[in-house]
Formats: sequence, C-alpha cells, structure tokens
Amino acid sequence: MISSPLMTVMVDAARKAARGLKRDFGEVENLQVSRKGPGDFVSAADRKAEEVVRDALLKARPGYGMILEEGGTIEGTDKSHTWHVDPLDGTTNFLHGIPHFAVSIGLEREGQIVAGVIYDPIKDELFVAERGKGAYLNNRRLRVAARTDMTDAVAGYGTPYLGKGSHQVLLRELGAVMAVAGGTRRIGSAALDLASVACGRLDVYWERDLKTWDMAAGIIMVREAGGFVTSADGASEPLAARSIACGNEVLHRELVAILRKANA
Ligand code: 2AM
Ligand code: CA
Repeated sequence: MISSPLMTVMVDAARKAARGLKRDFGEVENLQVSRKGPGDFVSAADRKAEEVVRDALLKARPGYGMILEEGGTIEGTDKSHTWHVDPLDGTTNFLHGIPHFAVSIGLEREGQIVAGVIYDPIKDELFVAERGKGAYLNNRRLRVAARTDMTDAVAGYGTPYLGKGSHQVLLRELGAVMAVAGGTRRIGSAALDLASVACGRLDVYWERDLKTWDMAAGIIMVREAGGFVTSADGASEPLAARSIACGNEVLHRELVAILRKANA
C-alpha cells in the first residue's frame, strides 16, 4: 500500500462515497420493474456521491480546484492542483443493475496526473497509485500483463453511446482488433477498464470521447504499473486528446498501429 497523507484523503473520500452508492445499488434492482425505471433515483445517487467526494476533498485540501462530472468546475486558489472526480463511473451499468462501477478520483499537479484512486465497492477492490510509488490493488503491487502476442491478448474497449461519438470509427477499429486479438470485452466503466489493464486482467484497452474524470486516475494507475498510455492515435497525452490507448510497451505499440491502420 501507499501510506501518504494525500492517499489517505483520496481513499477516505472514495470509500465514503462508495458506501452510499453500494446502498443505493441495492435499491436499483427493485426499481427495474417500474416502467419509468430507476433513472431519477440513480441521478440522485450519483449527485449524492459527488457531494460526498467534493466535501471531503474541499475539507482536506481547501485550495485545490476541482473538475466534477455532475457539478462542473470549482476554481481553486491553488492553481497548480486540480482534482478530476467521477463519483460514479459506469453509470449505465449501475442503472441496469449490472454490478460493475466505481468511484474515480485523480489529482493533477502542474498538468500531470500524480495520484489516482479507483474504488469498486461491489468487489471491494481499491486501486491506488501515486507518482513514483507504484500502483496497488488492495495490498498487492500491480504490474501490467507481460503477454506480447496479440493473439493471446484480451482487448477492452468502449463503445460510443446513442447519439454520441462516431459509431463508424468504433466499428472499423473493433473489426481490425477482433481480426488479431485473442478476445475482446466491453465492460462499461473506463476507470475500471484502466484499473484492469494496470492489474493485468486486460492486456490492452482503448476508447474515444472520454472526459478527464473518466481517465485521470486510471492513467496513473496504468503508468505506475509499468504500462504505456497515450491518446488512441498514439500521438499525444490522453487527457488533452480525450481518447486513450494503453497496454504494455509491446502491445500498446501494436494496438496503436492497428487503430491507425483501421482509420487510414
Ligand atoms: P459514466 O458512467 O461516468 O458516464 C464507458 O464506455 C465509459 O464511457 C464510462 O466510463 C462512462 O462514464 C463514459 N461515458 C461517456 N459518455 C457517456 C454517455 N453518454 N453515456 C454513458 N456513459 C458515458
Ligand atoms: Ca465516467
């Protein structure tokens, strides 16, 4: 584990928000049978979780800025630090009673992500990473998978939602990856997909049209686990480009080449 005052702040905030989410998730199943569905209930759960994270972080680090999925941006007095907060990553899973979602908190310092926490309350899996200190799942040090043959690899990806992103681009890319990868998975939480690459469950992962709060914590998780992370075209930093591709050095390079060729 990483014991630093910063990690304590981040882990406490994530765990506290996750407690409420887990409780609310128990209700969601009951609401599936109503015609209206659990939409409003889930929006409220999401907002509540965000308030918990926001209040905890503001209390511990009053000057830091914050970019929140639900609540917009808080300008801090300390211009060099910004939190990227996703109180409920995997909202569609949560809404449909699929037990795969997480709280994700990343800290940016002078333009670089320096710490990340991703907590999956259903599996009670806590992923943490801090720059130069490694990445951990609960108490275990993480390393990306060592496979170098794409035919053995499981590739995670994200699909654009109805009315969002380019479905054509994804279909081209997925076709190209499916032609060479051992298997593919669309699991529905960008934060947990990145955590899965960090711990070697997924060999590679790519997705487009993401926001900074979807990726911030996951980026440092993968890097501290020895992985490579870039934009989907391999040319820039994912946070600015809003797309991501990652894996170990060999498979990351191969993935980026496959995606480029698919779009050529
Ligand atoms: P969210 O659950 O916090 O919305 C899944 O591919 C990833 O895409 C999730 O991390 C999800 O984050 C994000 N995402 C981005 N836009 C979305 C949308 N319109 N609907 C659902 N998920 C979206
Ligand atoms: Ca998200």
